[in-house]
Amino acid sequence: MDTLAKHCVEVIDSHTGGEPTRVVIAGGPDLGDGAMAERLALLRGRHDWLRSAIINEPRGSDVLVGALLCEPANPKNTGGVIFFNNIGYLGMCGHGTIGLAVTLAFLDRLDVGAHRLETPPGEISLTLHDGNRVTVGNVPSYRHRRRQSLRTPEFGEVCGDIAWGGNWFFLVSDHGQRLAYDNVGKLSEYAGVIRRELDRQGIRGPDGEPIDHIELFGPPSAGSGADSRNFVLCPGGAYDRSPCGTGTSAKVACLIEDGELAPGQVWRQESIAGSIFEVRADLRDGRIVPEITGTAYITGRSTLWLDSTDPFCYGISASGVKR
Ligand code: PYC
Repeated sequence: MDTLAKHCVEVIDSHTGGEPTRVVIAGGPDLGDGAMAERLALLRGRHDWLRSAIINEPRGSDVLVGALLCEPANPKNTGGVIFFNNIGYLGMCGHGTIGLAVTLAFLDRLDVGAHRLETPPGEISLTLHDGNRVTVGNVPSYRHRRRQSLRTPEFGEVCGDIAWGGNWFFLVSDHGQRLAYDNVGKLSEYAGVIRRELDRQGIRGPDGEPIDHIELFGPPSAGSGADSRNFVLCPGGAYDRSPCGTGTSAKVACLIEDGELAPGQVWRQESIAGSIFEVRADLRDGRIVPEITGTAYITGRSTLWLDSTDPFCYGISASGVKR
């Protein structure tokens, strides 16, 4: 992994429905001009210092999602993006794409209207409605397994669907847990046990991918106008304050496959923090393509200073100080 003696990274912070996004607008490594999946491999393999330094403490926190803004491989597209968190890299990220669009609007680099963006799992669309409201046309989403049963030592048998919405999710409706903001500690513990057991029992995606996001569903809060409330445990142990764009895409794919939601019909998903995404999906060539609408706000603009003589320059992480 390369490092630099002294280095500045320019970032813009925002939150989407309470979930923060930190967009790197300058100071990232040169990843060439290949497809985003190739650039992600380079970032992960050779320049992981960037993720670790800007997301982990002492500059960041476990809740932050990072987004490296890239030049697009195809000049017709508006840009490219690679998302990451406190332990690694994400496929797509719904709240992060909304945060990125609002960041670009804040910088006067994005006009109201339709745009295309490159991500590691594929091209997506985004529509900027005004300075804060954005619709993201996600990657095609689908269910891999219906009613997968899982035995857990702590909570007995749990049953859930395994679905893709740009990341892998285990979706559980029948859990007996109280879905409330003052219960996030217990919810994190419950969802953490599910993720540990999925991994331990080798229950994975079709190509062996870990099912690293756990999503619990319950009734919406009174007066919210939502169809459901969720709790989403992210791979690094933090929970999503937003309704999770990729998680709601996975949910909508399951609902459509079960005939409980029609293509084009809006699903209003409330988060554990009370924010709402509206998601509707079209059928294109037999594939379910969700559109996520949400709102983001800018919270800060900073120059991060990386001094390699600082023992915590590359962040505090479970695997020690990264160099
Ligand atoms: O909105 O897709 C999302 C997301 C994934 C992880 C955190 N947020």
